[in-house]
Amino acid sequence: MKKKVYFAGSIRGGRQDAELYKRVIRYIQRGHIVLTEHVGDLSLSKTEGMENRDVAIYEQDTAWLRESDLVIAECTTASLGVGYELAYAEKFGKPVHIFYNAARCKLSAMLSGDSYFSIHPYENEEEIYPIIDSILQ
Ligand code: 6K6
Repeated sequence: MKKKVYFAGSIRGGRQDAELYKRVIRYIQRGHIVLTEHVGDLSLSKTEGMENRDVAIYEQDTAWLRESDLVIAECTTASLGVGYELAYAEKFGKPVHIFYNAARCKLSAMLSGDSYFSIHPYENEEEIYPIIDSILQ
């Protein structure tokens, strides 16, 4: 059965991993629904959407979080918004899977210290995809 995946990745926290987000989103979309395809939109810069749409963004994203079956987050680039989304998902009992490149960053203790989260450190992108397969099977 197709699952609804909320993919979380940095936007205003910095777009240096946007191409990675896009590849992971495309991979998930081969068999499942990604509610947040815009996170991998390469035309979206960190200053885009600075106009006064933040209330609408918050309302839409929290509705999608509540609707989702699970959350997959790429946390190598730190993001306040992603951190908020992960805590929100925990509050609503959604399974949360956190990926980060251990060669490039040290994950916040507020994530690695929370046993609710399933945390997947990796060093090469190719390691991500079989883990996603097992999460979504
Ligand atoms: C304009 C066009 C497309 O997107 C925009 C405006 N920005 C956002 N739209 C939708 N979701 C957003 C936007 N900004 C942040 N988010 C949510 O927060 C995403 O679901 C990301 O997972 C997360 C990123 O937070 P920041 O703090 O890095 O921006």
